[in-house]
Amino acid sequence: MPVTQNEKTITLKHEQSGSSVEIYFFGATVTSWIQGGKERMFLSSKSTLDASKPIRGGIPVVFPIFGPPPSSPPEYAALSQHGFARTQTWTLDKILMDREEGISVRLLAPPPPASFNHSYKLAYVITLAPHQLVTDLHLTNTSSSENFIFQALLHNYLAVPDANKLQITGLDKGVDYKDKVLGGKLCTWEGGVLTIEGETDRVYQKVPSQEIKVDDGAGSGFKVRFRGFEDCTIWNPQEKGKSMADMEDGGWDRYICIEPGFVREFKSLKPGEEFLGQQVITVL
Ligand code: TA6
Repeated sequence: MPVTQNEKTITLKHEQSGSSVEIYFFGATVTSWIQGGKERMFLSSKSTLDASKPIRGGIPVVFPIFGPPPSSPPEYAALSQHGFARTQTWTLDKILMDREEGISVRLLAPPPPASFNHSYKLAYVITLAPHQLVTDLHLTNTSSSENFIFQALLHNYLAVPDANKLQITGLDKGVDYKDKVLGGKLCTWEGGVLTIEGETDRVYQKVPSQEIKVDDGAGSGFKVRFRGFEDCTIWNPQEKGKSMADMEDGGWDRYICIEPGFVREFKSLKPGEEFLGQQVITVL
C-alpha cells in the first residue's frame, strides 16, 4: 500500500524507487524523506514527537508569522514564534495521485485559534517522486469582506554529512539579505559561494533565481527551487545549537536549512484571493 496512516502519521511509499516520506499530522511536519536508500531529512533525536512542542527537524510549516511576533496587529502580536500551523493537528483531505510518476496527498489545517479571528483555508500538498519531494502550501482568503495578511515559510532541515563542508550557490549577486546574526542588519549579497563558518541566519529577500544549490562536499547535495515564495532563509546555528533543549549534540553539523518563504513583509490577500507557495527539493 503506497499510502498508509496511523493516528499520528501518514507515510507515502514509492515502490519502484524505494523512496518514502513520513508526515506527522502534528504540524503537517514531514519528518523523514528516504531517497536513494538514504535519509534526506535531519530530525533531532532529542525532538519531542508527542505534540507538546514543535518538531525539531524535517519540514515544520511556518504560518501566519515568521520569527518572533510583530508588535501589531494585536492578534498577530499575541502569537508564538513562527505562528501556530506547526503545532496544529492537520487532517488528511485526499490522496490526489498514486502513480508511478509520484504519490501526492493533501492535508488540511484546522481553523485558527479563537483569538486569531480570520477566515482562510490552508491546505498542504506533499508529492513524492523518485528523486524529488514537492511541498505546496495553498492558502485562500475565505473572508468576503476583509483582506488577510500573513507570512509563510517551509522550514526544511536538509540532512548533510558536514555543514562545514557545504557550498551554497544560486543566490543572485546584489540581492539584499537581513543578517539576523548582526541584529537584523540589511546587507547586500556580494555573489559567489556561501559557506557555513559560524552561526548563519540570513533572510535573503526576493531571490530572482528561486533556485538554491547545496553541494555537500561529499559528492551529493540538494537543489531547492521555489515559486510563489520569493524569499529564502538560510540557517545553521553551529555551536549556538547547544542552547536549544531539543537539539541533539552536534546536530548543527548534520543539517542545513534552505527555507523558501514569503517573510520579508506581510503578504496581503484580498477576499477570495489565493496564494500558492511551493518548494521542490531534488537530491543531486
Ligand atoms: O528560520 C530561521 C529561524 O527563524 C532562526 O532564527 C532560528 O531561530 C530558527 O528559525 C528556529 O526557530 P525555532 O522557533 O524552531 O527554534
